Amino acid sequence: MKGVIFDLDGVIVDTAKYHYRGWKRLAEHLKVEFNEKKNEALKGLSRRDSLIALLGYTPSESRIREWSDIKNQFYLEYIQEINREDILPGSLRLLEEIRSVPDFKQALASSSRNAGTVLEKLNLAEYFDAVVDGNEVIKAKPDPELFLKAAAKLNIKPERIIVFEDAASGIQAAGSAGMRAVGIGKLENLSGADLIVRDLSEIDLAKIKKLFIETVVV
Ligand code: B16
Ligand code: MG
Repeated sequence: MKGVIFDLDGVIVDTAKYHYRGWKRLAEHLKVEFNEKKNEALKGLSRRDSLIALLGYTPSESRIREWSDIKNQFYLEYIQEINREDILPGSLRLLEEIRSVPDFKQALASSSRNAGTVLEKLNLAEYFDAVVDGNEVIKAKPDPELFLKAAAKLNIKPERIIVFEDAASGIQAAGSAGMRAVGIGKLENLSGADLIVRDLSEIDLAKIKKLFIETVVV
């Protein structure tokens, strides 16, 4: 048995743009400079860690709660209109292909505490043998906890798993978990990945099997 773990935001669904818009609106509110380049470093981080990275310092706990809540309100407002057109190219075909073979299992592992809402809105939960989200872990990416928990739920050893991730923090987390990693996006943001592709339309089961043979997890 082998396993595949998918990140959600920026891999399966184009919600990364809504997270960005939420942070951008908060940054304007706080009069903090923020742009797409800075946003790249926030991808995959928990809400709390993202806020601290955006500010460049750690404010009081009450401020962290207040500002994180404001960003989350913005995000929830944006995802009200989310629909199946926000599913990224190749995702559904790959999820269906992996689901159709008996010797592979697939999980979703997202830092987002809103992952369940997104899966439900898009009817995607049925594809996964296991789901782990930000509500279930103590340490966020780049810590490997999220992926190790997903592997435990699948009952598959880390070295028999490939992670699909769009964030540097996620590629790092997969490496620390002892898993192979495929980066979705640009090389400059995803060094450390075993393979980098534009989106999941470039991946099929044959390529996944090849990756297991050609790469050695150290
Ligand atoms: P929330 P992923 C991550 O999801 C996002 O990439 C990141 O931008 C966001 O801050 C984080 O979830 C927490 O999300 O505020 O909804 O709990 O990429 O790991 O699926
Ligand atoms: Mg992501």
